[in-house]
Amino acid sequence: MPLLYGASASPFVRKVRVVLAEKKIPHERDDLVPFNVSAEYKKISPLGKILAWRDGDRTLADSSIICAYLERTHPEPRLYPADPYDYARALWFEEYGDSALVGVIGPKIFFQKFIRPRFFNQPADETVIQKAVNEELPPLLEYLEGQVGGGDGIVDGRFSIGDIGLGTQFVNLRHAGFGVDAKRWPKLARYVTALHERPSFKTLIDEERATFSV
Ligand SMILES: N[C@@H](CCC(=O)N[C@@H](CS)C(=O)NCC(=O)O)C(=O)O
Repeated sequence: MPLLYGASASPFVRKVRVVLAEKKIPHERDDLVPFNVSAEYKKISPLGKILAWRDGDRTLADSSIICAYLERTHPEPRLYPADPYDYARALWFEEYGDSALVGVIGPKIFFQKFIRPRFFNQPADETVIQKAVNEELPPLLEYLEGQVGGGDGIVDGRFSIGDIGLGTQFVNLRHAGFGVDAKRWPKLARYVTALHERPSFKTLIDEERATFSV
């Protein structure tokens, strides 16, 4: 049975878990946290980050690489659009989640609200949180508000890896006690709500809520 390393508090781990759920791929999990990882783990994740994937003697690191690999090993349901431009757009939204959104939601909101008190016994830095929520996140959401259309996904109305990459970041925002203001960004708020209602996301959110939310 393949093995996924990494605790679901990580949006990257959750991204892969949603792909595994959508494709119904049997696997086991090791809830590894990214602090003081072993030399053994660094052999499969050389940067010491979570997450990693092991299937027999084949190992991979990085969520985007693992998701792309799973699409090749388990093509159904398709999570990467066939059309070249749509494919590239889906990758763009995945990257937008993996770089822009995580850069604000990860260290400045979720880390402050949840990881600092829980793992480092330190209070959250409210100044950092307020700046992130009031100044740094809004332009990122504004862009997405202009991109969201109808249907099940942000690219051509079809659910794809782009939605998974975005949706997973909004789960961390939600666990930290924040959401998308529906008055300011109505289309985006509806989109995120619908994404999180998908069984693949909802099952994980429900499972995580007890452990990871504030
Ligand atoms: N690009 C990587 C990013 C993984 C990542 O940054 N993981 C974080 C946890 S959310 C981590 O392990 N941080 C610890 C570190 O950077 O040492 C991926 O997509 O898997």
